[in-house]
Amino acid sequence: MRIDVFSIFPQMVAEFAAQSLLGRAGQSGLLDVRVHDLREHTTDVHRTVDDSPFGGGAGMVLRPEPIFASVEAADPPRPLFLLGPGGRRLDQRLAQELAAGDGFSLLCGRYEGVDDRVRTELCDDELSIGDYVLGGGEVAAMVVLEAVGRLVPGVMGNAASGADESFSDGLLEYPQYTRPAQFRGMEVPEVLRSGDHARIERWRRARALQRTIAARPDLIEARGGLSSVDRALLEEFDIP
Ligand code: JF5
Repeated sequence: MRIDVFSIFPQMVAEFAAQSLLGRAGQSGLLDVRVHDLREHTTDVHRTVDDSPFGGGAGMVLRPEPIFASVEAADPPRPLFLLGPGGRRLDQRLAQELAAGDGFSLLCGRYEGVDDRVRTELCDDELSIGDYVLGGGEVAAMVVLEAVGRLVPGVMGNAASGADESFSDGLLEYPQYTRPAQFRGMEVPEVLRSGDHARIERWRRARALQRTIAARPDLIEARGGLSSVDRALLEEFDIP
């Protein structure tokens, strides 16, 4: 899979890609992340990437020429997404869709915006990581890289990485514990030390349901409510 990122702070994204799990995937040849510096496609001595907005107003707008030139020179994998709060929201389903393909590209916006011809004529779509405004798209690009990269088959060192058990069935994780079994009077649930693996599996499912009902009822709603199997599990472990 190839992912190209276009940015005026390329070292930020490149450093992240090299240091994270994406770096190991890169060494194995599974993931080819290419970061492009928009300043390399400026033509003036000051390497200017922005200019004041037509019509007036505060702030600066990213100029179209370096962005078109950079994208045309790289001939990146499509779709090319503009990162910004106006886009389709990234969620686990979209991350899985992107991880199942051959690649895609990300353009990081900055300042008060990007010349709109970039959005309408160069980019294929827009992508948001949530309803808040960042100073630039770089952090959003890193979120997309991490969410997608860890789903690429083989990246986590096992073939099942793409299944991503926790979120793919729409529930929060069950609680995890490690040694010691007793810590400051707090005990690890007995069932986890019982060796009864079928019961452990049912207990985990029940606790995942309990947590999701309490913290994210919207996720339960999205799965179409509780099934009769779900209700039986909650009852088995005395979860109201
Ligand atoms: C950006 C103009 C892009 O702020 C974001 C963002 C928020 N959610 N997802 C992405 O991107 C940077 C800021 C201003 C365009």
